[in-house]
Amino acid sequence: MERRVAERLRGALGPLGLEPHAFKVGWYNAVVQPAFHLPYPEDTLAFVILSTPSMFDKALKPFVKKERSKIIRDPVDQCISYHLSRVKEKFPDQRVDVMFDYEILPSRKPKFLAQTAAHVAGAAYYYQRKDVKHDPWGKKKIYGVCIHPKYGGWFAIRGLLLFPDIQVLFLEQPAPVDCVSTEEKRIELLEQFNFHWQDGRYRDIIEVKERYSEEQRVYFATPPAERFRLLGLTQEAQRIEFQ
Ligand code: B12
Repeated sequence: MERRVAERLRGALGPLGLEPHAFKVGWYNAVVQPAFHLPYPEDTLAFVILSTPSMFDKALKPFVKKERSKIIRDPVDQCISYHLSRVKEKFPDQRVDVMFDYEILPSRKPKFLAQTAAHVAGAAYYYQRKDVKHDPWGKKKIYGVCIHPKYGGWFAIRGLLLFPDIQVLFLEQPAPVDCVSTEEKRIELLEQFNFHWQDGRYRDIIEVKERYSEEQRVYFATPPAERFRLLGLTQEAQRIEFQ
């Protein structure tokens, strides 16, 4: 069952530069505090969805071209939400719940912790402060970061697909690839992610197979309000205004 769902998801999402990784809700709930638990039985089948560097060309650009008049909020968020909702249609006999990385609960906590989900699914190792033995940071708050074996830090964790009707008893948990294995490299990674994330160097902490293009880097480095202009969306808006 799990295999068939996974294959169908890979078929639908792969060509868009999106990567689904299966996990059981129980794996996730076992490590996070109760306040972050996903409200499903522990054998429930779920997938964490990553966007890889090619998402920009394979999904975002065509989406913007086709749906430009309908884009009213963040184009990437809207594009991902469009495609994950369409994937639901591929499973008409099943309930499929979708959660997005940017969704917040009334308690103001994120609906799910993307990095923990990626780690427990074996998609990308989540390096946290506690993965460093002798840390030099004292009282400073240090955020953790996931590194993907192929894309380093050049990816994002976009959402979860949950299948409440599918309980999986025998799913084997794959360990994420520990690609930043030395103490020194882990310290360097966490320092770059926390204190110099704007320069993006943390993303190249390992040798990567593929990274964001110059165009995509400029896009994400641009303040959200100006991204429309880069995608050629404001001209359209002006035309409508002046009609
Ligand atoms: C809020 C938020 C922020 C806040 C606060 C960050 C934080 N980590 O708290 C701010 C605004 C500072 C921020 C900044 C950035 N962010 Co941010 N942010 C988030 C967001 C929405 C929620 C994170 C959160 O609230 N965590 C809560 C804390 C408590 O979680 P935690 O520390 O992981 O603790 C849990 C784990 O330790 C777990 N746990 C316990 N034991 C164990 C053991 C194991 C083995 C495991 C796996 C887990 C585990 O249990 C704890 C909870 O009980 C996520 C998306 C999401 N929905 O998850 C993106 C996210 C973390 N951000 C991301 C990024 C890229 C950034 C920025 C670079 C900006 C950007 N968007 O480009 C900067 C970099 C940080 C910096 N230097 O400032 C990416 C990280 C990708 C990656 N490769 O890891 C995410 C995942 C978004 C995404 N869609 O990909 N962010």
